[in-house]
Amino acid sequence: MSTGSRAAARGHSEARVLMSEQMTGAQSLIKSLEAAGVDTVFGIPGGAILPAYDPLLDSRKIRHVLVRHEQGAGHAAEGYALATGRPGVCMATSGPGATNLVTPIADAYMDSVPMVAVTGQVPASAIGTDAFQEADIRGITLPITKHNYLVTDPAEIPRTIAEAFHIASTGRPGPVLVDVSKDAMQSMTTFTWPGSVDLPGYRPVTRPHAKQVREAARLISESSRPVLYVGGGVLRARAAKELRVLAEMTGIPVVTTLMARGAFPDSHPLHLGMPGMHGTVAAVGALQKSDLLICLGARFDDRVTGKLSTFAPRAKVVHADIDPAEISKNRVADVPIVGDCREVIADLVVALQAEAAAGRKGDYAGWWRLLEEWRSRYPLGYDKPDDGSLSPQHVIEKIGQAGGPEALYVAGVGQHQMWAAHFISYENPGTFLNSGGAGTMGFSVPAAMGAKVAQPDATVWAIDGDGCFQMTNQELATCALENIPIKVAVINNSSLGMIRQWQTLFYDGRYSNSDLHSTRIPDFAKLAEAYGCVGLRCERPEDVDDVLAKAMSVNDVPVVVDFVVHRDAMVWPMVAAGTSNDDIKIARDLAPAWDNDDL
Ligand SMILES: Cc1ncc(C[n+]2csc(CCOP(=O)(O)OP(=O)(O)O)c2C)c(N)n1
Repeated sequence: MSTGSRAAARGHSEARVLMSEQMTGAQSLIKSLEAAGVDTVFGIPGGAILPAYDPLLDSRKIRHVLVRHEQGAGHAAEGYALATGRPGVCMATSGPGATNLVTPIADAYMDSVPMVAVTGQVPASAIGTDAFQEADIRGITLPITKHNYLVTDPAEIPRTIAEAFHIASTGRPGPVLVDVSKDAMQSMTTFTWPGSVDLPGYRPVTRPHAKQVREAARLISESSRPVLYVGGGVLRARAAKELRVLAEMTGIPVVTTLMARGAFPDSHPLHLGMPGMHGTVAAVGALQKSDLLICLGARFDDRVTGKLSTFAPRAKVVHADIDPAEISKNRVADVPIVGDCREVIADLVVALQAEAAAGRKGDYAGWWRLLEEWRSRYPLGYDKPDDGSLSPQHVIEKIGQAGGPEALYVAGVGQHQMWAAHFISYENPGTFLNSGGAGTMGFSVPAAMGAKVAQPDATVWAIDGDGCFQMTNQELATCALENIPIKVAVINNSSLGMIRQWQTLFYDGRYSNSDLHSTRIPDFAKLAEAYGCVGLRCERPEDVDDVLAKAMSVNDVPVVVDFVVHRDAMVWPMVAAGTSNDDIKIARDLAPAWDNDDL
């Protein structure tokens, strides 16, 4: 026997020994996570999951980040997933630990974020008895997970974990929950990692149907007012390059939804910005007056369509999505295409080349004249307060300039989120992370933490509201202790600003319970210091540059800047909820003039 084949034989027998090695279910769980390629788990231990934490201590491959609240673990897993494209992993105990994960799981489900949540469950014999810390987390998360499991047999652990990662990361990504009973973790078993995953009934279609793609290409070359309506699916499919090729080849205008910001460079002349409730006039108008929507990985969300029956009334629809359930859900598609956006776009490019070779090419010159008019007449902008106080939009614009196009920006939910979507120029895919579908306050700090763990060399700015920040800022302790130096800008308008805006506009200025008094309590700079971070405050426009330079220079600990801003700033443009996009306002009582409406 040659040396090589002896070594191979030895390796083979070692592998057999490993496979038949006796271990606890908990050891098998950790080994399974390692085998799935996990390098980071965000979590908090508790009774039912405690068996898993013991072997976790010995893992050489997995870093466990001890968070301060399970919601933080879940959003951190999301941030990690968004920054890597791989499933983020969070871990919690049974009952309240597991239910604290519900919000981030729902968030991941709404925004198609790949995530695996591992929870401990009470022993199998106690399930259904209202045992201490028992919650039916499988039942609770049934409608908000792509799939979920309860494992009571330790032999099932490796296969279940392998399946969970496969399901979370293939097709339309999403969260998968694996609930493991404590006795399954404590009993002895053997570990065998499955070579492949076989799930009859789960075969996501990624290759688009050629006939549909040809049909889409035909509609595109026949149209005169097409729009590429780009959603988060393009980012999930990592299709930004392909999108650029398609846009540049055809000259079709692009709009990127809140979930797709960064999928197409903001500086690109074909880009009209974000559509929807707070979209630019040009983007909203383009969709509204279009004769062909080429919807790529977007889902005709109500925040984009406004009153659905009045949305883009003259447009035909090409709708490409990896999830067939999205197609014709809200708006009937004339050409449905099921497939991965990267493959769809690549095939569309080829089909359009064939159209062009046959002499069929769309002429969009007239369309562009109109769009350019809207774009130049109604650019994004904001008024600076005349009392010398800070304008939130100005602060956010400056943060974007300080961080630059390579930094990651992670927003909370509210006015600051919309301004972060508008006033930072996103040039690269994956640089704007936020909670779009669920609109989860508290997302920003922990998601930024997860993103920074995933990309330690990147500058990661959390742009948060004072309301959102007070929901999950405890993770600053995690960041300080675990050496995760994120930067946090609290856009402190002393209010639940988006609520205040709606109360101004729709409730006669009756500010019921939206005043947070957070210029007094708490003192965010001191709070940051208490957490072992650098705490800064900025209250005057003339100090913004210096404070940001200071924040940018601190790279060994987290930094929090309390930007005390004017509280009456409003997000414009705006389409009031439930109304038509035609009624978009660019300021209070000020609507754009839709000339050439007959086009
Ligand atoms: C968990 C959660 N609770 C409530 C809301 C409703 N809500 C949406 S925006 C908002 C105000 C956010 O205030 P803040 O964080 O200060 O941001 P701002 O709007 O002032 O920028 C609220 C309460 C929500 N989206 N999420």
